[in-house]
This record gives sequence, structure tokens and C-alpha cells, in this order.
Amino acid sequence: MNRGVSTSLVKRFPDDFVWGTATSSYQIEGAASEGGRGPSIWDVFCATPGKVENGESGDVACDHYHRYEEDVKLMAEMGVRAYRFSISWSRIFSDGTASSFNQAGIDFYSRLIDCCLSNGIEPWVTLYHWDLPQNLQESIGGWLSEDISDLFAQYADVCFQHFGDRVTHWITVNEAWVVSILGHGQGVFAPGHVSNSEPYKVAHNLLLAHGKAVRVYREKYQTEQGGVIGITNNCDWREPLTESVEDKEAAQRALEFFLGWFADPIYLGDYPECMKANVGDRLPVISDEERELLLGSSDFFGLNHYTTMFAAHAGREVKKQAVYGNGGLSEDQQIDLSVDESWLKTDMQWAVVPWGCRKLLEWISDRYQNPPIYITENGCAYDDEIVDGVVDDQRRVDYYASYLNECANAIENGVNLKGYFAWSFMDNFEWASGYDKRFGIHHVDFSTGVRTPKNSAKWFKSLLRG
Ligand code: PNW
Repeated sequence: MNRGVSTSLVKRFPDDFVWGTATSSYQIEGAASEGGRGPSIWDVFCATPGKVENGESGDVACDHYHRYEEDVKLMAEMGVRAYRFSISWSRIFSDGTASSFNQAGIDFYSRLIDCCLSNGIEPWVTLYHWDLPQNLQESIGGWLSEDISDLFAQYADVCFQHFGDRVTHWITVNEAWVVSILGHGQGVFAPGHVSNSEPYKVAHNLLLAHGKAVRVYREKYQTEQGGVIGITNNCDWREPLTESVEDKEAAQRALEFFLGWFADPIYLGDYPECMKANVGDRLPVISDEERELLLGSSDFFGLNHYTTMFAAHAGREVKKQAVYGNGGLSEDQQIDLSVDESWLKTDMQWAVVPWGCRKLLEWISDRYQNPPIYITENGCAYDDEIVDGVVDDQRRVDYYASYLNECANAIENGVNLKGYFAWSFMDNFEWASGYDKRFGIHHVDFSTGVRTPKNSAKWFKSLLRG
């Protein structure tokens, strides 16, 4: 139990550690058809019967588009130093291409950025958090198209040009794994494709999009603006189920399929060997030119982390794992995943395993030569209710306290962890789960829009004061 805040916890992090909270455009903004915004693949996905819990959508969401000033003030009130949010591509280019440039979209993000800065909060901007302009899906096939990476770089260029004087922390792509696996493999997220080959093509194009955006930033803006740019990937920890060599190799393979898929090309210049061996010609080849584009293309290692599972070696006959969050195309990995029944679970059914976070940080440090790491998301969904104006989300406080304790342990073991963003600043549209799953440290009443700091927000506040 962490009713009070242990003052020693915050002291285990360096003075310049970046403390922040995070959100994404489609999950919070609402105003879906205001301000010249064009439709995205998530508008269409939500309108497709059966795709989202209760047929919900981000049409209104937290109405952050109109309430952003109040939201930034609440962050300032908590004492966080940074706010990670994403830009909706179809607010900047309503059909995804430069010819549909939308000044009202620029003006909105410009106001938001200024509001952050005047409240003493650094904006950390993600360029792509899954809301692809629908026109690009329909006209060229979205992330499957060879043209998509250049279009993304053009969109990124316009963002750097208009916001780079004030934004010095950029994230190109959020969780390419989710776009590839959940969007194009299992079909549970937009655009809803089911395939065992599309994920590998999509992943390749997402990497190229990242690389091209970084090249634009470095060539045209970085020196003058002095910022940093990187990519954020998500990964669960995979613990070998037994001490057997097979299970240890299975856990390693699972991590390479999850995170190595995206981080190896950027830090080591190629896809992991086990992926080449198992995926065969469904895995694109990274050409010399592409290797040059990707290698060294991230100034920091962005990591989103939520949970842990056991991995065991499986034969070719593995059970199909249809539930999302279960580690990708399992038949390609020859892995069986499981959890310990004694582990606590959040409302997502994701197990609470703080030591998995430390082990993952150490794995990243070892494999990629100790890069600067920012945890750009970590958090949990629990449906705690407001009682007399108070949300006593003790389980969320315990989650944060225990994960941060392991982050501090990782730092003490030599991991170069430089920042931590709580997911999420407020309850929001949790994709296919709709509004059912509440990840916020601020409660949102979706019928009135009223925000209430949960006890976890107050806990962060007293932590940061220490
Ligand atoms: C991340 N999985 O999504 C996203 O970046 C957020 O937008 C989201 O709200 C948050 O985590 C909580 O879900 C994920 O199945 C969705 O492994 C699914 C998975 C991982 C991350």
C-alpha cells in the first residue's frame, strides 16, 4: 500500500529526469468534424458495426479540442514538466496530402503548444498515433503503399516548420507494432485487416516513414532548432516459463519479434535473424540505402510498456491467440504465452508485474548499447468511481509506485532512463474498448466533460513535490 508518498522514491531519479503525462489526438480531442479536420481511418473503423465496444467513437471524446486550456492547467497543477500529445495528420492535411493544407489545424496545435509553454510544460509531440487520413487508406492503401513514407515525411516537414520553433521533442511514430499487428494482422484496430503478410510490409513502411521524417528534421531543422527526435515502440516483457534452454530462447525470440523488429533496424541495421528465418520472404529485405536511412535514426529510445507474460517454446502447432495484446503472429514465433494466475490483473486483463519493467529496460540497455530511454507510456485501466468528488484509485497508485520503484532499480543498475510519462493524463477513448477502460489519472465524466483529479494524480503531485 502506498497511501502516503515515500519521499525516497523521487530522490532515486536524477534531478533532470523528465516527468510527464501522455495522451493522443483521436483518444481525447473530439471535434471530429470541426476546424477543417478530414476523416481518419479510426472514424471509419468506429462507424463499422461490431468493431468498437458499444459502437462508440472519438467524435466527442474528452472534447479536449475545446477544453485544452483547462487540461494543461490541471497538468501544471500536478507539477509535471512535460506533456506528450499527438497531432492528427488530417487536421494538418485534411486528405493527407499537402494540397489539403488546413491552417485551422496549425492554429489549434499552435495554441496548445503556447498554452503548454506558458504553463511551464514542455510539449512532446508525436506525429503519428494511428489516425491516418482516410483518403490515404482509400486512395493508395495506407501503410501498405510504397508512397506512404514520402507523404508522411511531407506532413512531418510542415509540422517541424510551424511548431519546431517551440517544440524540441519529437516522436515520429507511436507503436508501429500495434499498427502492424493489431491493425493489419489481427484486424482488431483500424484499418481492420487480417493477414499474415501485411504486418511485415506495413512495419517496413512505418520504419521508412520514421527514417524519412528524421532525415527531414536533421537536414532542415535540427541544428537551428536544437531539438531531438525519436520513435516510440511498445513491448511487454517475456519471461521464460522454465529454466530450459528452449524456453529461454523462446522468450528471447518473443522479444525480438516484438521490439527487435523495430529497434534492431534502427540500432543494429537489420531485422533480427530469428525473424528472417521464421518469416522468410514475407519479411521485406532492408536494402543498403534503407539501412543507411534507418541506422542511428533515433536520438532516444521511446518505450511504452504495460505488462509481462511467460513465453514457452511451442512446436509448429501453436494455439491461435486471437485475443489482442498477446504478442503478434504466434505461428511465426513458435511461442506459447501464459500468465501466472496469482498475478494481479488490470481491467485490460494485463498482469501487473513491475519487475518485468526493470528486466525489459535492462534488456534494451544491453542489446542497444545503453541508449537514453524515455518511458513514453506506462499505466493501467481500473474502473474506479467518483464518491463524493473523490476517486480512490489505490490500485493505480500501487501500480505506479511499484513500476517506478523498478525504474529506479534499473537506473541504479546502469540503465540510462531519462524520463517517464504516465498513460494517461485523463480517461479517454480506449480504441476498440471504447470508453469502458479508464487509464486516466484524471477522471472524466463523459456525459458532462467534467474532469476530476483521481488520488493517483494527487499522489504524483506529492511525489513530484518531494
Ligand atoms: C497503447 N497491446 O496501446 C497506446 O499507445 C495508447 O493509445 C493506448 O491507450 C494505451 O497503450 C493503452 O492501451 C496499446 O495489445 C494497445 O499489446 C494494445 C496493446 C499495446 C498498446
